[in-house]
Amino acid sequence: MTFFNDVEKVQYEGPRSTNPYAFKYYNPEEIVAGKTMAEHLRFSIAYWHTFVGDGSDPFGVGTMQRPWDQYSGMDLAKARVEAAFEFFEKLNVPYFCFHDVDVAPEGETLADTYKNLDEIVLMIKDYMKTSKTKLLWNTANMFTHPRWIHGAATSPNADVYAYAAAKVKKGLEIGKELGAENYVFWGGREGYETLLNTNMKLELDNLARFFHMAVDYAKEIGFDAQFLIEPKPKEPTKHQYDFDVATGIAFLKTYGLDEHFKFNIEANHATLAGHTFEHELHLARIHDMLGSVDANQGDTLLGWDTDEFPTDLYTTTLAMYEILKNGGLGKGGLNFDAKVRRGSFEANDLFHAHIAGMDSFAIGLKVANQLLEDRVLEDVIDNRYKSYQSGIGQKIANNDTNLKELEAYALSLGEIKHSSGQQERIKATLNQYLLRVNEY
Ligand code: XLS
Ligand code: NI
Ligand code: NI
Repeated sequence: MTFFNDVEKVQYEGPRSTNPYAFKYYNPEEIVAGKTMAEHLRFSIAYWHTFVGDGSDPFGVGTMQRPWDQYSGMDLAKARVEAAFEFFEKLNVPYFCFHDVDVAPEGETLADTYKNLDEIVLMIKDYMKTSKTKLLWNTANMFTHPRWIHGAATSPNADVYAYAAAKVKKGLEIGKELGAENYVFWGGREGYETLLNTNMKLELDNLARFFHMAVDYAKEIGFDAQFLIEPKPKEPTKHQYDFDVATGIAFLKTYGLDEHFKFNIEANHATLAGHTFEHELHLARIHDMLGSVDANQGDTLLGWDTDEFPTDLYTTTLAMYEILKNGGLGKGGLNFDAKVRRGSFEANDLFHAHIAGMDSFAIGLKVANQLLEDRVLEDVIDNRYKSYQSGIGQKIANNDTNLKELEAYALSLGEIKHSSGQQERIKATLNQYLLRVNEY
C-alpha cells in the first residue's frame, strides 16, 4: 500500500526551480570538497515526529492528517513502516532514527512489548533489504509511559531502573539486528524537579553504572555502534542531568565513560541551554566528541523545545563549518528531529518541511566550505592569536615558562597594544559569502 500518492521522487532541479517537490540546493551527487553532498550531510528522518506525531499541544488535540491513521494497534505500526519506507525512497534520504515505542506499541507486559517489537523489527529488516535507507540510530523511550514518572536510570525506584535496563538491553539487540550506526541516550526524565526530595549523588552514580552496563552489553553482543549522549538542559524535568556538552563531558570523564561516548547535539537543546548551536558543536569538536546532530531549530521568542525544521541559513552555515572542521560526522548524521507546525497538517507538508531542511543544510555546506577554502575565519583567528607563535607567547603555549619569568616580562612592557576584534566586518563578510551561494 502507498500513502504519498501525489508526490513522485524528489529530485534536484536547481535554485531557479519553482517545483515545490524538488530540491533547489541539495544535489546528492554534487561533489563538495572531495565528497558528495549526500556523504557530507548524511540526512536522517526522525520516525517519531514524521510518522507518529499528531500535532497535539498542551492546549489542543492532534491536527495531523495522516493516511495511515485509518489503522490502529499493530496494523497502524505496520502501515507506518510502509509509509516510512515510501517516504524515505521518495525523498532519497539515506538514514532514519526511531525510539522503540515509535515503531511498535507497548503491550500489557514487558514480554508483550518485546513481542510487538520483534514483529515490527522483522518487518523493518525486510524493508531494509531492498531499501537504500539505513538506521542512523535507535533508542529506548523512557519518558512517555507513567512508569517513568520519577525518571528511568535515575529513578528512586530500583524496579524502574531494572525495567529501563531491560528496555536498553532490547534496544541494543535491535540496533545490532538492524545495523544501527549509533545508539542514542537522551535523558528523557533523567533529572530532578526539586532537591528537597532528591539524592543527586545516588542518581548520578546510578546513571553512570547504567551507561557502563550498556557499554559492556554492546561489547558482549558485538554491537559496535557509536554511543551518543544527547544533552538538553530542561524539559521535561526542571533540571536535566545531561544539561549541555560541558556538563556531559564532566560527567563522562568523572565516571570513566568518555572513551565510549560522543555527543548527539540538537540545535534547539543548545539554545535552550543558553548557547548557540555552533557553541555546542564546537565544544564537542575540540574534545573529539562530536558524534551526530539532531538538526532542527528553536524560536528565540519561545522558551521551550519547538523542534522546528531548520531554515536559518546563518545557523546551518556555522553548523556545517563546525562539521567540516571536524572532518565530517563519521558515523553520525543530520537527523531531522523536527516537526511540522500544528497548522501544517497535510501529509505533503512533510515533504515541504524536509526539503526546506535539506536545502538549508546544503546551502550551509556550500557556504561553509567556501569560507574554509578561502580561510576567511581561519586567517582572522590565526592573526588574532599570533602573539602565541613567537617570543613569550610561544613559551606559554609550549608550557615553557613560569610566573617569575612572566612577571619579569610584564615589568619590562611599555603600553600594551590591542587589535580590533572586527566582529562587524567579519559578519558582513559572512553575509557576502551567503549571498554568493549560487556561485559556488
Ligand atoms: C527530545 C529529544 C528526543 C531525542 C531522542 O527533546 O530531542 O527526541 O532526540 O530521544
Ligand atoms: Ni533530539
Ligand atoms: Ni528536541
